[in-house]
Parts: sequence; structure tokens; C-alpha cells
Amino acid sequence: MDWENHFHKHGFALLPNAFNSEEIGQLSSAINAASGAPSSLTEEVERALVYVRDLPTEQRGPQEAENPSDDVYIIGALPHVDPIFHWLVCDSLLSNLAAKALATDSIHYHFSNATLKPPRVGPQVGWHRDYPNQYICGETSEQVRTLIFLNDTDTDNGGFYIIPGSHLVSDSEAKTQSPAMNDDESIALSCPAGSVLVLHPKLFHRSTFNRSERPRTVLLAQWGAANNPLVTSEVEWGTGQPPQFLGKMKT
Ligand SMILES: O=C(O)CCC(=O)C(=O)O
Repeated sequence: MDWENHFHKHGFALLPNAFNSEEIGQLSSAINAASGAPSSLTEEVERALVYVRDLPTEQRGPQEAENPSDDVYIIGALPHVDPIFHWLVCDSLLSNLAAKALATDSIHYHFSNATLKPPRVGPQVGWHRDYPNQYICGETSEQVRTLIFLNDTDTDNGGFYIIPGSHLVSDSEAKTQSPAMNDDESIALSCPAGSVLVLHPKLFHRSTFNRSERPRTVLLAQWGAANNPLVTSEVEWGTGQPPQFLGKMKT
């Protein structure tokens, strides 16, 4: 089965070796530099940072409740952080995958960020769908996320759990269905460093605490069909622009 069929049938496709070890090394160094020295970042990037200590106790975990970590959890506005993320977003690899998943040549970039689960203190993310979503989101589910794994990701360092087939609901069902999912139906994906996960916006997914000694960092970009209007007022660098235009935009 080719990856597009797999994506439509199961709600995801995992593409190993989409990025080589040199690229993953460069992307990881840029993330480590940004998360290790937040005060060196531009005001715009600094404003978009989320720290582990900012999260609700349930998400950062009982272990962190008393003395929450100062580690960075989310770095937004990626193209402003380092030229390598400008390249990442403007390079055709991710936008081509998104266009194929959405079966149209006419797509728009929505946003990107990095989600870090630092060793020992990495937070969990509960069951959710990416459509609908409070942040930059389309009116319909004609959108898709591309996730790049910078580290070998498995159940030991936070994992990535999905409910296969849970994307096969209408948009209105997705808006009303509760995320109280049965863990028995879930599977844990094993995502090697350098792989890209193409994720359907209606697929239920979650990830767990990282209490291991290994980092788990994921870079993600969201894309939507050009004829799917954005319903939120939030905008980031490049939001709503076609991929061909992103390379011409200044950061
Ligand atoms: O598991 C993660 O790293 C967060 C990614 C995620 O849940 C999402 O893209 O919605």
C-alpha cells in the first residue's frame, strides 16, 4: 500500500528517512541553541515560548507539581528562530507531502512549532484531534500536519499513540465527539529520528510523559487546502500563504 492510501485508510503515514542524519543534526542544534538560551531570541520568538512550568499540573505531571521545570516546552514562530527553519518550511518536501495528502496542488501554510519533551520532565499531551482546534485552524478538516521526529521516539521517551481509523468521522461528529478514548484501541508508533509522520487532523492521538534520560523533540508544520478558510484570527509568519510564496517572505 502506498503512503497516501495508508494515510486515507488509517489516518496517518510514517515515512522513515525523510531527513538524513546531517539535517537532523542541524535542526536539533538550532532547537538546542534556542531552548538553551531563550534570552538570546527575538522578542517575537520569546513571546511565543511555552515553558514546562506554564502548563497545568495534569499536563506536566505530579512529579513536576511542586517544583516545575524551567525547560522550554514549545518554540513557536519557527522561521524566526533560525534560517534552517525558514529552509524547512520553504523546502518542497513537507508541502509536497501535504499537497498529496490533501489531493490538491493548491495548499496554504498554516504554522509551525517545536514540541520538546526534555529528559525526565517532558509533559504529556492527552487524547485530542487537531481538527477542530482553537489555534490556527480551517473551517473544514481539509488540513494536515507533518511532524518531523528529531529523536528516536518510542514509549520510553513519550511515544506517539494513535487510534487507527478514528479519523473516519464527519466534521460535525469530530466537533462533538468526546476525547474519552479507550486505550485498548490505541497503538504506539515507533518513529525513528528523521522520519516524518503525515497526520490526519481528525485522528485521535496523544503522547505521554518523558521520564527517560533521552530527549524527544518533534517539529511540526500544519498545511491546509487553499479553499479551506481559516476560522481563527491568530496569524504567524506565513499563515495562509501558498508554499511558492514562503521562500520570498522575509523572516
Ligand atoms: O506529541 C507531541 O509531540 C505533540 C504533537 C501533537 O500532539 C499535535 O501535533 O497535535
